[in-house]
Amino acid sequence: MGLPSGLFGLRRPSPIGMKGRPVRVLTIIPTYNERESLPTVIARLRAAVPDAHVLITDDNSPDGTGRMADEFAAQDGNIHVLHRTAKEGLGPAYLAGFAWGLEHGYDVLVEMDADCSHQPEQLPLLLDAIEQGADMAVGSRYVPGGRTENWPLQRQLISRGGNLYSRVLLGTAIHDITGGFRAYRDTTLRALDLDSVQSRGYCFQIDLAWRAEQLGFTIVEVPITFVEREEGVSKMSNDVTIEAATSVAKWGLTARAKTLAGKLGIGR
Ligand SMILES: Nc1nc2c(ncn2[C@@H]2O[C@H](COP(=O)(O)OP(=O)(O)OP(=O)(O)O)[C@@H](O)[C@H]2O)c(=O)[nH]1
Ligand SMILES: [Mg+2]
Repeated sequence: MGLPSGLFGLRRPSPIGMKGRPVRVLTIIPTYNERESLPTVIARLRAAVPDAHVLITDDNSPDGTGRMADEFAAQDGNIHVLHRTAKEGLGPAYLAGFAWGLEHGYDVLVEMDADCSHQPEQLPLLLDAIEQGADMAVGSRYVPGGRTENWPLQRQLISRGGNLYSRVLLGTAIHDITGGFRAYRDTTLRALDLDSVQSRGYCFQIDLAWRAEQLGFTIVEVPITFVEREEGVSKMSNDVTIEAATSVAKWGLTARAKTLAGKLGIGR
């Protein structure tokens, strides 16, 4: 996997933020019909970062992923489950997970897919970046050392295109703003005005990173290897792509209008 040696040996939790107690990490995994992938991702995650807690946010998956998650939670005190009533998209599932995590006093909240595209063994890299001072760490396919494995060309083009589109319209400095393997300090999430987030699909990732960037938080991109899912089916849809394209255009235009208004002295 090409990870620097020594990282796996680190004991978590570590003293992020000098809180005078061990740091509590919560990895949130949204699931919809992930029965085939869930056992593997949980086993790998628990082995890679044993002290981190896990929250599975399931949208009442018809394939019984929620029941399977309950069985894991019954056997392992570090695993928790949030059952939601219907499929509402990635955004609302993460928002519910963040609300639960912040309410329960976690210091670092992690986003990770259930299908092992985000490799649990690389989570220590994100946690290291936070420990070294980042307010938010983004697992990045598009910085030196980052890459994708077995990803179909069409998906690569959509992903590259989405990042280029966001770069042009938002002027973001983040190379992989659509990526969903991330760690946030609790203080970062609390500042993002999560109650006003309306994004449902993958533009949720752009939305949160853009908010953090605009607020001047330190965002560190960590190179990761993104691996195409081996089990289960994709939840990618045209609706999700259209939502992202229109939202990013709206955010970009709003930001530019504000800058222009500022230059012209309008609204002072
Ligand atoms: N709770 C919840 N989870 C979702 C929903 N849509 C997607 N997910 C989860 O979000 C994560 C990312 O979805 P994927 O289907 O893997 O999306 P993707 O990585 O773009 O697609 P693939 O390349 O096919 O893997 C997975 O863990 C999904 O189970 C949803 O509506 N609700
Ligand atoms: Mg996936």
